Amino acid sequence: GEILTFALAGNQNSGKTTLFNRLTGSNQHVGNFPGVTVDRKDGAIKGHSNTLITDLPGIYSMSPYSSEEMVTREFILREKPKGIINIVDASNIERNLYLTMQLMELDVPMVVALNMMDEVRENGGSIRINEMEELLGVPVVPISAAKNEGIDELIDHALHLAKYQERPRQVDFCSADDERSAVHRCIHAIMHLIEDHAQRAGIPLRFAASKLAEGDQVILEALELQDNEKEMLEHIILQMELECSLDRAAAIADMRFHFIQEVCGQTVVKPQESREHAR
Ligand code: GDP
Ligand code: MG
Ligand code: K
Repeated sequence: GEILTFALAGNQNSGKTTLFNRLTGSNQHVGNFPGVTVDRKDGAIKGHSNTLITDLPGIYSMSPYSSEEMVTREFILREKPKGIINIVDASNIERNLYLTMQLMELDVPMVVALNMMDEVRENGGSIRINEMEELLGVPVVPISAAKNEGIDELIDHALHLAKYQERPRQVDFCSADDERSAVHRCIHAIMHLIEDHAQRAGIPLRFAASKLAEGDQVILEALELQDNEKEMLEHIILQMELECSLDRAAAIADMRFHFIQEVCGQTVVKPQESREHAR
């Protein structure tokens, strides 16, 4: 039957290699991504010979600043895996969720593997998993790759969402009614402007729009906009910069961190809080 392909994506030191080894056992193949000296490791999930998971390089963002980031982006946009397993270091969650938000914009079925939960526990903290799933709009599975905890549940979720193509429930992280509404207007205006181009280029619309808003030249080239459309795009982005008093990259980063702080504020129980609660 059909092969269920997965991308394993996450920040450096999130436990990606440890998880990849847990998922595939000794069933691995090492190669290279075309044109770059970045290792490519593939393997079937053990017990599921109809799967193929690729360990992507560790990155912090989906911007074209490094060959690792480009490799990850090209892999997901071109090879179109059936699912993404996004590993997140729960002990460093705010920083790690920055990549999560960009991965969600790709509109590929995705599960968050919340790793290092043993460390979080040992430090006396906890995370409200159901609330986090609700706010992010993707399944979240707490795991410890090092201690082999939660791996079977993660595999069940990954297989399910790839089989039924369950995509992230939401990708609209900017709000129309707070001080970041200028970012919201900008991204939505760009989506409207580039809709046909994004479809022709095979780039998910929301991903393309927020990348353009950040000033991503590679995506701009790929969309093949007309000169008048490029002028309109620049006008839309300049308007946002003016209203936010931030440059384009900073305005989009600010929007993402604002959303992450909202999510973490409602779901991450810090060690001190849980001790106070226990008293
Ligand atoms: P990568 O850079 O994302 O491939 O991360 P690695 O798999 O190399 O792991 C980075 C470090 O974190 C290593 O020292 C691992 O042993 C450790 N590590 C990975 N998973 C866990 C985990 O679930 N809990 C703890 N405490 N450490 C982990
Ligand atoms: Mg690694
Ligand atoms: K850590």
